[in-house]
Amino acid sequence: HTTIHRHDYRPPDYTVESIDLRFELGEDTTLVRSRLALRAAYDRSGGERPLVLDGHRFVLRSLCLDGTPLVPEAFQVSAETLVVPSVPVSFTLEVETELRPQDNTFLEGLYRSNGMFCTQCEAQGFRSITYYPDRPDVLSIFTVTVVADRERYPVLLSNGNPLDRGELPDGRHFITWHDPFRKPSYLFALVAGKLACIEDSFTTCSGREVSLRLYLQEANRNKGEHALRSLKKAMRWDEETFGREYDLDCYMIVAVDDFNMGAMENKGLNIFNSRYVLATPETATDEDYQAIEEVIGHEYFHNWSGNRVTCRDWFQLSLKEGLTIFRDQEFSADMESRGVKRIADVRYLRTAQFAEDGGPLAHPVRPESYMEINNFYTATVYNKGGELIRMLRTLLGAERFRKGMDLYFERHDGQAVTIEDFVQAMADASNMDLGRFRLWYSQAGTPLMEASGSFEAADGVFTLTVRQSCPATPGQPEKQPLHIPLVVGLLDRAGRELPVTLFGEPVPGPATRLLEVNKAEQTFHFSGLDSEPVPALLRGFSAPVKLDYPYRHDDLVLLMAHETDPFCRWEAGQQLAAQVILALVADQQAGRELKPDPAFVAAYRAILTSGEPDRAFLAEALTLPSEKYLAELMPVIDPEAIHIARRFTIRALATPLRNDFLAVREACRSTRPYGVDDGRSGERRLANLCLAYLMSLEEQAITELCIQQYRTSDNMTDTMGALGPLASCDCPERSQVLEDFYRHWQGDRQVVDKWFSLRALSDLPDTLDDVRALLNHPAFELANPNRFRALVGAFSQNQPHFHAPDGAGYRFLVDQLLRLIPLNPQVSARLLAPLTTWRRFEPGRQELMQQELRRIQALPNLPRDVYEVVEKSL
Ligand code: DPP
Ligand code: ZN
Repeated sequence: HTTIHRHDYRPPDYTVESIDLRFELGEDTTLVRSRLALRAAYDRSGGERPLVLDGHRFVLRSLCLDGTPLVPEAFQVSAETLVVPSVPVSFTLEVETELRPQDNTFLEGLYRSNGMFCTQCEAQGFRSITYYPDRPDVLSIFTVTVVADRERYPVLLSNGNPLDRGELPDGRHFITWHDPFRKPSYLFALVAGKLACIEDSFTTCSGREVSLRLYLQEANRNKGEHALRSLKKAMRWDEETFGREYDLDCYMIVAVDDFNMGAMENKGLNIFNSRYVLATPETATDEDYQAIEEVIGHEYFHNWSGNRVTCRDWFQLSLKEGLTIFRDQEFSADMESRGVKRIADVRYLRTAQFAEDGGPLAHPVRPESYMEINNFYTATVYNKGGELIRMLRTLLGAERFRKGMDLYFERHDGQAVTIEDFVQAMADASNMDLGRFRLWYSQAGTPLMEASGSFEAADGVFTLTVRQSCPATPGQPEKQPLHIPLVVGLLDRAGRELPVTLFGEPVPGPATRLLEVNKAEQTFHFSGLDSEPVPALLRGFSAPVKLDYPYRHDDLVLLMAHETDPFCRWEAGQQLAAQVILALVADQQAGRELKPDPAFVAAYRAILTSGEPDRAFLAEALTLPSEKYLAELMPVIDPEAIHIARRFTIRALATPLRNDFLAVREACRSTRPYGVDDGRSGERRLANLCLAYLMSLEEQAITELCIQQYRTSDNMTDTMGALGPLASCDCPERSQVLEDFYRHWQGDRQVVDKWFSLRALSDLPDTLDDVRALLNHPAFELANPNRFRALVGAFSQNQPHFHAPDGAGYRFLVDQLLRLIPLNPQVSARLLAPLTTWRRFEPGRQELMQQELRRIQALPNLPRDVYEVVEKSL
């Protein structure tokens, strides 16, 4: 397997002016005829260069150049390419290939799902359909004719607008689609099937009418309304926020059950994993509803950030993904509670992305090399990439940032460009020096900011000293200081916000201040202070860094009660909780008795009973740091001790606060029927969190309350709120309720996935046995990514069970991956991630985890996806 380097980029030798595709979809074989209008794009005076096209996994049936069949001596076919050594400057190439989509378990290229045909071409799926320069910087005009049996496949879709349709002999029919926008092959899509369609329309800001169509299985017809509503919101939001208008006459979304990723932004024809489309109150939780809105928004926003302006090469992936993540985060923040959305995004970044940065696969937001690009659809490229855009907005200010965005779209519309082009547009629009900022794109690792403060009472000056450093990552032993926006505020001892005035300034400063950190060590002096302030640092999580400040217990309690920035306020509680739980971890490891901390209980009682009106925020504030986040904070991870200490803490809070939890839960429950977007999702979340705390008491009365909630719930949020704790409850009712749930919902894929995950995430001691038994459950499907992830993937997130000291959890994961690798290397490689962090554990687990990785390494013909992850992590 070869490594591809960013610096080896060369523009394409041949461009494709247009491509005409004809698909004859069949039950046995599918025939693809492609006609390419090609043109040499290099200077021929230096000699002729061969035409090299990508292609594999199909049978080549015929090849014609300018209408004449190519003789066997005129071309070479290798495992991955077609080479024609001598071609004219401008010519047509006709290629006929034969595929078997029904055998395609990789779910890349053209494949079948649930009786329909569909495609997934990002990043390099198009090359398994036909020979093509399958790279994002070759943009072409696509005209696609789809031919299929009329009965079985009444719906035939591709990108753009329908041009022609008609009947053919033998009960077949065809539709021809034409996409007027030049696009790379990764944005091509095709769908054929017997699908229901729900329709709506949207009038753009310039008054154009766009037809919106959502295609799904007939049985799911009632589950698409929320997705369509979200689409309309996203379209309006992008016009209002970024001035971006939709550009085709129709926008189509298709829901597919077998899908490797979340969704795909194919031009005018998005294909979605059905879990990000289908929802009814009975089957989807509030969280599911939000995730759908977010992913619908994400794929829609790609129409500009990704499709109109695309990537020059795959090293630039964050150009579209980081930017689009930022856009979808802002969209969700505007639709929901901004502070709570920010907290959720930080939570994800600090577990998934920080762990990536600290592991063997750490890479910069713009990677330097890869073997398999599918392995680089990561939290670093997406979410850290999104943070870089956010930092740019913080540094430039909203207005100049918007000017930079406008300039970027205007300058590069229709082009395939680089991250550098984006940053340059930002620099040009703002006249800012972004020289040092660019290092964020090339330097991997999570920076550490160590801050300290000192107060000079005589002059009323508070001095903040900030030191930044960044640990070595693979291939990057030395790091340079970065340009970091540090947004700060100051509070007095009564919790009042103070003006942040820099020493020497004539008038009091603002309550929130942007400090630009760009050296290894820097000092800031704040003046005009009567007493020592408590600094609120990194407001809004203004940079993706780890911040260390020696807060005292009462500083954190003060920030928890009074800080105005939701992230900082939440973070103070998280720090307090982490200190308490990590102290218990140490006690547990030393064999000392675990004891509750009364000051901590008092702090939590204060927030629980604060009457905070933002219920979703309160729920965030009362949720203890996750086991994964706590693990990140330990030099050597002890999953068992973390689990015990965290559970102990939950109970230590629930015991004295029992009646408060009951009262808050009661206050948050409503007798009104559930309504989507009824503004009550925060209340439901808080009520269910209270219930989870209460369930830790293992009291019969509470268990009954929980079962009653399950029985009477009219929505999936409250059903899952009851089932989550019950799945970890060692009570006789547990199995009865879980069986009842399955029986009721066995016809619904999304809900059955939830049921598998509930069991895989249980705390109960026999969880691994249960999960093993579920492999033989009639509803388990090895080849369906959602189902595999729901059972095996969820189990690998069950910290105490996956990390069982005897290695049984690791062995189980690898046993299952050994079955999945031949079917779906891409999903397999992703699910390997939990094993790659073996260096973070004690020697016993290190050895067990490596053993399992070696078991995969020993496989013959290891696919590139899996090979790369295993090789880099061992
Ligand atoms: N480009 C897709 C997305 O992130 C992933 N294939 O939306
Ligand atoms: Zn995306």
